[in-house]
Amino acid sequence: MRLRVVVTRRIFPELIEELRARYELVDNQEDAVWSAAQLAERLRDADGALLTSGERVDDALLAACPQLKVASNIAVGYNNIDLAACTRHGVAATNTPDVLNEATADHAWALLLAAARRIGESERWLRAGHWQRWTFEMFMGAELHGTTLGVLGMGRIGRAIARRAQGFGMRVLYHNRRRLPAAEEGAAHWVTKEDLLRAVDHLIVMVPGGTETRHLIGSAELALMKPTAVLVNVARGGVVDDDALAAALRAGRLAAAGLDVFEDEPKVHASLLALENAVLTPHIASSTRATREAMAKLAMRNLDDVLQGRRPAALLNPDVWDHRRH
Ligand code: 8YV
Repeated sequence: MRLRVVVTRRIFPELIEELRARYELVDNQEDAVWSAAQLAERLRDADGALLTSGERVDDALLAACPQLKVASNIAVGYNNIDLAACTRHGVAATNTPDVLNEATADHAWALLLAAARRIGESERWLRAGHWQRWTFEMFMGAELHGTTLGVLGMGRIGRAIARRAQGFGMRVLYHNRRRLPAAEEGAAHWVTKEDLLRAVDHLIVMVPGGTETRHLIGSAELALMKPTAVLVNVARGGVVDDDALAAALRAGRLAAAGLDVFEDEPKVHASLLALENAVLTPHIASSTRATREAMAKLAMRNLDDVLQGRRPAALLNPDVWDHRRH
């Protein structure tokens, strides 16, 4: 009997066809929004799921899907997956590390540059027909070259972000729970979180999401930052307190922000939407054709590995392996 696989969102048709050749497939090529109940219903007799960070994999879902052997996330972040619950239910959980490091780092810089140089604000102004005459002091932005960049969360993507700073002649300070070995630090220097917030000219946040990092940047942290600073979040919504950030931006306690992730996606805090000094993108940091393809293919390989009894490289809950569902 062919194994049953569910793909929760639209992905490239040629990859869907590849999967259909191997599995009995339930797809969602119309990209409908499935409720938790609809997701459970479709996964009820599935052996594997290819999903995105928009779908929650928790105890309730796993209990409703007794055949499920693998939850393969097409994302590196996995705060949508309760790993302990997966392990209890014998379900392997996997993610897509590394393949999106460079695209995500590029987007972090795109947001930093756009926010610092007021790209969104000045473009909106130009398109609205306000450009009647050029003035010497028009849309003066923040200097990036030669300043100090802070990276909060120096994992694989954080390091890709830090490497790019060299081209801008920037000094890099970082904070991580653990200091990196010298070989991985590159030209960056570890400092405490408080020192980082105080010292840097601009800050990019790149820590994993979840309860441990919720509101890691709130009003107290924002108050430590320079009022001329730009803050970028390409990590996860909730790592930054959107309400506190909007208040700081509005009051001029922070120069600008570039955000790709939000607390209540796809809803965006109304006060952020109203601010000219916030550059906002809809969670697209890894969205290039090549990277999306690499993510989907890696997630497919993870899924195939588990369903064919091979231990996948990107197994998030290794404890499950010896008592996984068969
Ligand atoms: C994805 C991401 O676009 O990989 C991640 O953790 O946040 C993004 O690359 C999104 O989560 C799709 O699942």
